[in-house]
Amino acid sequence: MNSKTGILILGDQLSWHHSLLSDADPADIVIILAEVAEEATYVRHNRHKIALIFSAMRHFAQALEARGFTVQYSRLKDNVPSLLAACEHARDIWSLTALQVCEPGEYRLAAQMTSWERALGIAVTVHEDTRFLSSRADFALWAEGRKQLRMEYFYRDMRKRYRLLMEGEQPEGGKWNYDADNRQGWRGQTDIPERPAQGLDAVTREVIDEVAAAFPTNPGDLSTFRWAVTAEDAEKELAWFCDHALPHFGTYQDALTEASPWLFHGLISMYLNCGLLEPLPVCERVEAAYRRGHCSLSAAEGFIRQVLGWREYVRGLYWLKMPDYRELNALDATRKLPAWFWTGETQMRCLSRAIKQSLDLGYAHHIQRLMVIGNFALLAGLDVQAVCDWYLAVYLDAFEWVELPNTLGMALFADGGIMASKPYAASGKYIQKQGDHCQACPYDPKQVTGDRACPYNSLYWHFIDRHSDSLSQNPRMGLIMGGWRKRAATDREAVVDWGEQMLQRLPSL
Ligand code: DLZ
Ligand code: SF4
Repeated sequence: MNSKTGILILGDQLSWHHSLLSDADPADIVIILAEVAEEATYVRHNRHKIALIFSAMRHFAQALEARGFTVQYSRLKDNVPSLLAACEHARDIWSLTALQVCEPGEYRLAAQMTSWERALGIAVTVHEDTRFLSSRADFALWAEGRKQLRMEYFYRDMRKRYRLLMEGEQPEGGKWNYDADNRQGWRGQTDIPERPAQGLDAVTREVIDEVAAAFPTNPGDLSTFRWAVTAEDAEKELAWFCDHALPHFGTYQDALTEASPWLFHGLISMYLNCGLLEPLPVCERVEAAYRRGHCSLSAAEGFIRQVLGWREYVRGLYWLKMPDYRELNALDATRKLPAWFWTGETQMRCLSRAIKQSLDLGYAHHIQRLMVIGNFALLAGLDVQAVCDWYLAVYLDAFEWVELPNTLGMALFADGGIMASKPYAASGKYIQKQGDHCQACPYDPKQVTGDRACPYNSLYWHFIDRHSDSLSQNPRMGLIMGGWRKRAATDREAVVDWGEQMLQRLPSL
């Protein structure tokens, strides 16, 4: 047998643009794809996430074989415990003389890989992941010497670099950012289009049965599984979004409603994150929709900002700041997560809906994640690592490179302001303004104290009060801190006392 090289492809690297596949000769290599307990259990992943990854892996393996590649595939029931064990197994079967891997998206796995060469006794090369629009080196260069690493400036550079929504050297329409037009609350203004789900083929149905049996207590209602598992079907989802939801995406990007879990959102983050879609063509397609008059500039810009700006920015920041970033806890938040984070059984309607949806579907949109669940965790001072692990577990699209900065930095302000210029803290008034949850809630968003008072309100002021020393240093908090200090001491005390009671009653709220 000729000497062969193994290429390990991870469950979130299922792309023909994978840096090791683009000019690989199938004759010389063996592709290793492995469903392994270690990756499936390092947090209590949502069953939607495990099923999507396993089904997409199996479909990708079929596509590789159809193009003449040899694939060494292990299924979960083969009991190969780890990715390293899968590589050892493949080395022995195929007499591999070398292993190549594309860098993983999580520090945890990247750290493990540094000892693989010794463990395997063959050369191991880790290559750059070229599926991102800003490499780790690009981002480090951008960050060098800057006092603040604000996304907005990074995003502008990326717009110029990729010439998206540009008029010569100027931003399309004269402004870089149309966020101010993207904040309407939901009052049933228009019809929400019925979103077709992907049909399930035999491969996906088999995976769903296996995942249900192997992970009986993980979150995720698999009877609602609706996700694409191939690049072709992910492309169809993107096309549906552009045709039917994009025109309203910008306006209602921050809206909250009981009418639909999806509203006008793209639902493509998972496909981007596991390799079924590529970020640049996605942005180009949305820009083309704007150019032909199908959607407004604010819709196209709002969408492109998420993919070209936020997504690349959080990934750059993650690699720049890890491993220390994961340990940060600037606000000393250590309170235990209430048990209802795993059931959604709280009377707070907005939270109950957002948590149940996250657990059952593996999905919630960014305002549910940031301003309903994240905001509550921030105000209540919930344990940072526990909250981050929760986000990593429940969301379909969560890999640590994207989850950690968004949760620890943006939602919980635990990095002390590396990402956000001020905490995303808000009272019940914001949630009321953004949607229709409060109408169905036993609590009243207008009351601050008393049994019917919305807990977000007193917790908001409790948060402001207990962090007043550090928040007073923040120029963007000046108005709020000044207003709070001007209130009568007895008034402040009553609100903070009620907030304290809410914290004590957290498990039963
Ligand atoms: C998330 C995940 C799961 C649930 N299972 C697997 C698996 O069995 N095999 C695999 O190769 N990848 C899996 N993944 C994705 C990896 O966890 C992901 O590649 C790393 O976390 C790096 O981002
Ligand atoms: Fe949420 Fe408060 Fe409104 Fe209830 S009243 S839905 S807890 S914001």
